[in-house]
Amino acid sequence: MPDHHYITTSIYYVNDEPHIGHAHTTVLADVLARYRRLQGRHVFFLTGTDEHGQKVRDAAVENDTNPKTQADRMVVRFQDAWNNLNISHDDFIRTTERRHTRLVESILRSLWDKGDIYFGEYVGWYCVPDERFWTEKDLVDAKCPDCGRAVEKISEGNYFFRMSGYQKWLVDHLNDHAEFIQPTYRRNEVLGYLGRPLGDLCITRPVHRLDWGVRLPFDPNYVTYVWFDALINYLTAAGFRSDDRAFERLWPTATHLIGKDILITHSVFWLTMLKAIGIPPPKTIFAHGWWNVEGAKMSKSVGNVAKPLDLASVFGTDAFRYFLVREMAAGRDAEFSEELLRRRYESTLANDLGNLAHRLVHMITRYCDGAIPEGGTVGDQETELRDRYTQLVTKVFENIESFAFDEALRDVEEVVRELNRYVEWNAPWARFKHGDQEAVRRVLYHASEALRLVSVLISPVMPEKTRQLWESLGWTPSGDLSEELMWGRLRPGSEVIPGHPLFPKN
Ligand code: ME8
Repeated sequence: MPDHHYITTSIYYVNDEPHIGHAHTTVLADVLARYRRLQGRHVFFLTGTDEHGQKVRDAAVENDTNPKTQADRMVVRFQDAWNNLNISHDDFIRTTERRHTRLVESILRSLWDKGDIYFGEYVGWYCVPDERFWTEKDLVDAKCPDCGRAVEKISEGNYFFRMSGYQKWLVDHLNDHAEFIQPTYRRNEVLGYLGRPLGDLCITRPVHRLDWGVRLPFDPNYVTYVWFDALINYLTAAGFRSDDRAFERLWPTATHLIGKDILITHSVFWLTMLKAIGIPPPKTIFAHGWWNVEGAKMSKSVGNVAKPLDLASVFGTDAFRYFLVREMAAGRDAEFSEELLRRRYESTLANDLGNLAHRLVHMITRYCDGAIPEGGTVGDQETELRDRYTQLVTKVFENIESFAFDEALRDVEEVVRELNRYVEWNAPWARFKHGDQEAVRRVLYHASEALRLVSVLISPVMPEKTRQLWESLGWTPSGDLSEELMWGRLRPGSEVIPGHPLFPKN
């Protein structure tokens, strides 16, 4: 039986267009999925949209439409964005789909029957002009955090999930599974949050205040709180209560990729919900850091929300993907600017990688009649190159498994620079002039083979550019790419195809 892997992204609100933050989570998940497929594993990769709740309702009002139309319009923007970014998801879930709302209802019903949901009094602060409820900690100087006006204390009946009952179990689980939250230092944030008594979670809104959500199956006067609804998407798509065999196969392998902003909802709300439902925790939660755009935290009001599509079309999808993966150290925040993207494009991609590929194909065309030469006798340098490469494969996969995507690419870059030095030092152009054809062939074969292997290793990040590179080397991969990670697959005699640089400079 193949080794299964279930990979998910957070699902994004359809109140606005996709931006670089959404693109980051989705590209990381895609890269992880592709690395696992490269190792011959079977992956089920899920992304989607979060379509209920106050934010989407408010956006619909602002756009003078209804929430469903708002969602239908915006979901296309997300799907187009992922298409343009070459995302290889296996499923795209919308929380308004019947397959999902049915499961939310079914779970609410079981938790209600079990006594894990109860009716109680919710006390909060209401902003009358904004028609919004705030909790005590949302308030800014005891005023509405949105409009700054006075708020009224209001209490209303709502349904609660008995989250507090699972606090001890959750703390024990986190203590016993040091690797569960990645990067591991983030676990302390969650344990810190759990240092205080955990309240119960208010999981409804009365329909007279918000009518855009999943209705409670046992009380039609209430809709489900958007987070309680949204988190369940991970179960819907895995086949919970609809395809038991798929669910059993997938769930134990579930890896949730999210931004650090929603770590508490995923580790506290979600794990206690799962425990109440009777499902074991997912395998891993990876929380990545935050993109700051030119120093400022990205927000609509600052007007600096970078649109992934715009930049991907300027620099090319693969270069944009490379930048997103390379520039953020696991879990840390990163700075985004067009200038940084340009620099990465010009130095790493155009100069180091693209130029090497271009030169090799060009030299093979000139000095070897356009066909990959025989490698001939292997010298110390070639043995070293091969050893370096073997170590690199192991390191890259180790880094990917521990979500150190940036380090994986940094190691690859180092090998590409060494490869450039190998070519430079051996100077095939000079050897050709002196008639040392054997050396020319040896160097060009080994450099091309190393470049091919390096490109297989980065193909999950840049699937299109690497495919172009293989074409120019006259190489067609077999169906099983994991086989192609072996040294020596580049066949002498294959015709190279000289063409345009992979990363043209504008
Ligand atoms: O929170 N830097 O949706 P959302 C990095 N629907 N990542 C960022 C980012 C930034 N500046 N801004 C957003 C929601 N993200 C809920 C999630 S999941 C069951 C429900 C990414 O549209 C990051 O993944 O606000 C973050 O977690 C997600 O977008 C939030 O997107």
